[in-house]
Amino acid sequence: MERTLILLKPDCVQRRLMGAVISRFENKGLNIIAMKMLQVTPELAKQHYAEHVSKPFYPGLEKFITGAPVVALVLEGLEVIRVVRDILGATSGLKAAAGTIRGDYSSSRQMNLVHASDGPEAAAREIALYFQANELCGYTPTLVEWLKAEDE
Ligand code: FUP
Repeated sequence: MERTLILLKPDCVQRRLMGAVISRFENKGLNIIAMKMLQVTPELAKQHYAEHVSKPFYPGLEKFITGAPVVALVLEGLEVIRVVRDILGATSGLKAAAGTIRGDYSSSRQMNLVHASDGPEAAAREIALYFQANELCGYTPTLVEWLKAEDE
């Protein structure tokens, strides 16, 4: 099992799309094992987007990500890091394929609704940024035997 850090970004919260996005993850059979709403501070933004801090677009990105609350989630599932990025689509909503979350709901590169970790190291780092270890509530879903075969 893998874990990934998801942020429902300020545009997702403001546009009342939280339920629609979370439903996509639930419908896929992924397990939500942590979730909370919070306000991202400039300090947290710089930690989260450490690789982008020196880029020209960073000031606008920080203003956006700190501009309204976000919802942070940890999702658990088989190959969940790749699976969720496929569900989100390409970074820009203009380029994302129809049927993906960004392809269906976003027409922007910055306001692309959802963040998802891009690899195992990023996932571990980002989960630790947003959650204490005791806030992760791993559990076995009761419908597990109807989600996949025992040997998958
Ligand atoms: P992703 O992995 O899909 O979140 O995308 P990136 O790591 O490439 O970019 C991080 C965030 O910066 C994205 F949400 C989009 C934003 N961004 C801009 O706002 N402008 C740019 O020119 C590039 C990225």
